Amino acid sequence: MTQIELETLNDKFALPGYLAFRAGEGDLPVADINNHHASAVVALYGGHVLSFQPHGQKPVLWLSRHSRYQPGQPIRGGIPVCWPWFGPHPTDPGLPAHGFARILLWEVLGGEILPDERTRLRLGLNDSEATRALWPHPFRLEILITVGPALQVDLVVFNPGDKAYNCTGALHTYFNVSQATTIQVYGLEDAAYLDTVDASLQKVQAGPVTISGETDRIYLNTANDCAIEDPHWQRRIHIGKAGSRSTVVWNPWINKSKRLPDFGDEEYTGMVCIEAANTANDVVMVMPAGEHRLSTTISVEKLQE
Ligand code: TA6
Repeated sequence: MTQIELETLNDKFALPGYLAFRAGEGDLPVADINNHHASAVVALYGGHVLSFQPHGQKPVLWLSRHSRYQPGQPIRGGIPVCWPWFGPHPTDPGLPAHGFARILLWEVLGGEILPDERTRLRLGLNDSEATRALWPHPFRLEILITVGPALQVDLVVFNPGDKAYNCTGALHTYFNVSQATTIQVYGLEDAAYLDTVDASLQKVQAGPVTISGETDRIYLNTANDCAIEDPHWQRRIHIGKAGSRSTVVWNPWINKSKRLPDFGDEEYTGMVCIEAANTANDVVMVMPAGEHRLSTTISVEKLQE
């Protein structure tokens, strides 16, 4: 994005002291959001929240030091927007994994200051010749990113066409943790899940989720909120969700990290993904003139010493 385009964005949408636009890594345009609660950075490329940091807390989202910031490549970390399909395309492996929303430039629709200084940025992505070549449906996507004591991300898909269609997706959130092997993830106890690293066998979660190897699980039929307890950093990350009945938990561990060019070999120790998803048997049908909202709400609580 040129300097003039950035200046135009700031002329139209900047909120002095709360919202401003600049060139980020890879010269990709980003929005800086600040208020008395927290700060956040959002890449317009991919509609991608890169960081969220409540004042006095460590960063809540994890971002790889090896991430690429170039058109056509997804950013590794933060909250990738996986849409209109989750994972590999169901029939055509040549199509981008996790859909195209995270590798396209979104437009700024607006910014506003809400009561108590919460700050909201709205981005949009509409169907185009390029998207229709990948997925033959009309859509209007909006992502609403609200920064306050919590971070709330709402992904709203609107179907302006005259035919219903199905889609899957996720807000594929990467969380920053002290040590993946010491955290516990609550909220999925007794839930059935597909174990993607074990022939997608269906299993049942016993107790909190812990990480001791490559972990890639799709929890089924659950609308539950989750929480990551991080004993070393003495904090609990609360992860609420709406519009989702599947939750994905992922840590690539050693070998998969080594196979990923944008993931440092040792970085797996400092992250876990807990994703508000619509995948597996949780497929979304969007009716003509209908919409679907997928949301995740993230906040941090200090644990007592
Ligand atoms: O988080 C679940 C998952 O589908 C994993 O299987 C892994 O592929 C991960 O997403 C990351 O996918 P990406 O295309 O971003 O490398």
